[in-house]
Amino acid sequence: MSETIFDKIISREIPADIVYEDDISLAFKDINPQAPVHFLVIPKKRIATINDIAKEDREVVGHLSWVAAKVAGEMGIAQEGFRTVMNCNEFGGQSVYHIHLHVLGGKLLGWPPYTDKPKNLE
Ligand code: DGP
Repeated sequence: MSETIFDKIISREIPADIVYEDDISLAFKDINPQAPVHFLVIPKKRIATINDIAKEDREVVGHLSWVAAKVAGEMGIAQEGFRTVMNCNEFGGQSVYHIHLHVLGGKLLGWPPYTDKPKNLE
């Protein structure tokens, strides 16, 4: 699979507002926030979509949720609550083909999400 913009963020070729980093993952603020708090948690390992998660990647992918909750707690949104989303392929609204967990919070979020007019159907 080919390199994406997220590889350039991992390697610091392009800047991002990084909120957490360890050997396995990186978390940074979304450039186009959809909530008062919106950051992404990505694995450093390049995995294109949820469909490409291998059995040996399970620990890495689980780690992303642990990071999401840790950073959400540090940002003060964990108690009120937040949402994690991982989009997959075109119908899921995926635009960057390096898996990423969206973490959204800081306001009451609408549910179900598809009642909002999706940008890809405008
Ligand atoms: P998705 O549509 O689920 O693939 O989400 C991709 C997200 O990545 C989208 O919400 C915007 C964000 N994004 C894309 N390019 C950049 C970038 O260069 N920097 C940052 N911080 N976020 C980006």
